[in-house]
Amino acid sequence: MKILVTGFDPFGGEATNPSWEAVRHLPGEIEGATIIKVQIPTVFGRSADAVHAAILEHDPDVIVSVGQAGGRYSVNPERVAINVDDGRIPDNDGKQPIDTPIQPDGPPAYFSLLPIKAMVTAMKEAGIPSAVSNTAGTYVCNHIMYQVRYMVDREFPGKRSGFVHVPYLPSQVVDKPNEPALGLDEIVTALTAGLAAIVEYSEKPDLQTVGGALH
Ligand code: PCA
Repeated sequence: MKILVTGFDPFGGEATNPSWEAVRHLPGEIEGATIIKVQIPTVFGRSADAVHAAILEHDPDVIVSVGQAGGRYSVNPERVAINVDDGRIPDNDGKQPIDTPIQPDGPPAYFSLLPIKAMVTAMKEAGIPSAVSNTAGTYVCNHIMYQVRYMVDREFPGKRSGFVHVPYLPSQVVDKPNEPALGLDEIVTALTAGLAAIVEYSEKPDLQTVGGALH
């Protein structure tokens, strides 16, 4: 099995992006699966072009996109991506789409094709805070989760895709009082456990653990 894992470049004035820092420190192989790591730009549109090119180049079985979610406390496999771009800040090319459909002919939303409950369970067993998230936002991370899933539907049947959000690194919160952070080693441990769960559950249904949200 081959798993393509992507991380984003820094955005919003940050010096680093924990998603790429963690992805580039992943082992090259997890539970027999080859891990391919690619950095993509925090840009609407171009981020999807970069993943599309990487899928054509590497022909992965699974595509896992990883992004920073500043302010979150745990590592979050995302359940759903919605068909809208609504930038709260401009992307790294200065574009800020507002209330714009990502794909006018696409469905309103796509669910993750990853075993998100098994991933959360594996991350927690590895000692790292983790929970399912029910919104990936409306910025570039939701965009890439939606776009890759749309590509899978239209062009790459049989492949599976999904998204994981990770908290800030400690170095990013030294001047942000009360913002949570997770160390690089912990984020790498969580992602490694999540990727191992993807391999383990490739032929079986996801775990049915309690992991919903009241609001
Ligand atoms: N996080 C942003 C985009 C890039 C990233 O790492 C987001 O959550 O949309």
